[in-house]
Amino acid sequence: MVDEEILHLLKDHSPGFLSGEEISRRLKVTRAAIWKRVKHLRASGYEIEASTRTGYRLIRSPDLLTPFEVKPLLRTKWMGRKIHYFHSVDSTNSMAYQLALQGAEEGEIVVAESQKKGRGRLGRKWFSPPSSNLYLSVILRPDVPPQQASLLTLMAAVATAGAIHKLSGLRPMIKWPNDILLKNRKVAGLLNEIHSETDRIHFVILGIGVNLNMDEKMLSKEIRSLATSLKREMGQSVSRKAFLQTLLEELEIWYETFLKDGAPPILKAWRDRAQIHGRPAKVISFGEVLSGTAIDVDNDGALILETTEGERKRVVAGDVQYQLKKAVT
Ligand code: BT5
Repeated sequence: MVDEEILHLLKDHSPGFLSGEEISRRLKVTRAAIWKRVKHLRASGYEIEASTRTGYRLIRSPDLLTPFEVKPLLRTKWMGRKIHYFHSVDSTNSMAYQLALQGAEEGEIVVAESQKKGRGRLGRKWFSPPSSNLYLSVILRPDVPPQQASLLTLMAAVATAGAIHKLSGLRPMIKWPNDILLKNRKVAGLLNEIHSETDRIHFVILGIGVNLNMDEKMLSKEIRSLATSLKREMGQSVSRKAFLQTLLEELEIWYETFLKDGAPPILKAWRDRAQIHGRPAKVISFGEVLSGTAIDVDNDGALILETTEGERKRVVAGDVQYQLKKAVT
């Protein structure tokens, strides 16, 4: 708390100096204690000039996702107004789940600089190095039946792709059900988890991981050829704060659209970005391998596949590999 209070004072006086004496008077702590906190703030990336004569001056703030840094940028009405921030956490989704069980409200978010056990689907891992990407979980409490929960994955995909487009000008592709690709490499992944009874959702955790400033050399060998980051595709770093702010805005807009107008607008936006119709595809679902042509997604977000045997199959969960179209001779 003292750190935040010092930052508030320095920001208010920026670009000028504020004396140690003045800070100590206002916060009712000793000047030695302030010097200790300033050293701590410097270690977390704040550039603070210190002079025995004139005091302290904030020169530059780091690209941290703390409430102190993010809140002044937010333009949302309710999404992300309460931020649970962690330097490191096992998984933001697990943390958000616990918070939701304890009564956390719709729109509260969990962000972390790094995850020790970042999770993908089906027990897979999400590579989560520190201070370069976004690891976000959003708590939602929609009043819709559990069957519609998959639509929230499509909604989150549309919002994430929208935020990437707004910030970079690039055109991301959505790959069913939960990948966002740039030039065929994965730049973001979604893991939505639901807590419900048969006909009522208690809460949904939207888990979103976006590779922002991650360098290729940070990646393990197995995903190096599959993954990318915005920095890699744009040739320059992006502001993580600005990205989070844009993503929260997109999520608020699309979620409100979903609650008001239901599936149609979400499906339309999703189809525009996913372009799956007519693509030869192999789908692995619950250990079964299906080959055929992707047709569409239905109103509950399931993939419709026409198998090579000509049968229409509805796939609710799984992984898709699109195959190259055979040349017509
Ligand atoms: C996903 O699973 O794509 C869901 C990823 C969700 C991550 C977020 S971060 C915030 C929140 N908290 C969590 O603990 N999780 C969520 P899936 O479709 O199963 O893809 C996992 C696969 O993607 C792995 O097996 C790797 O092949 C690949 N992968 C792992 N880390 C990656 C990364 N950082 N970038 C791109 N690909 C990655």
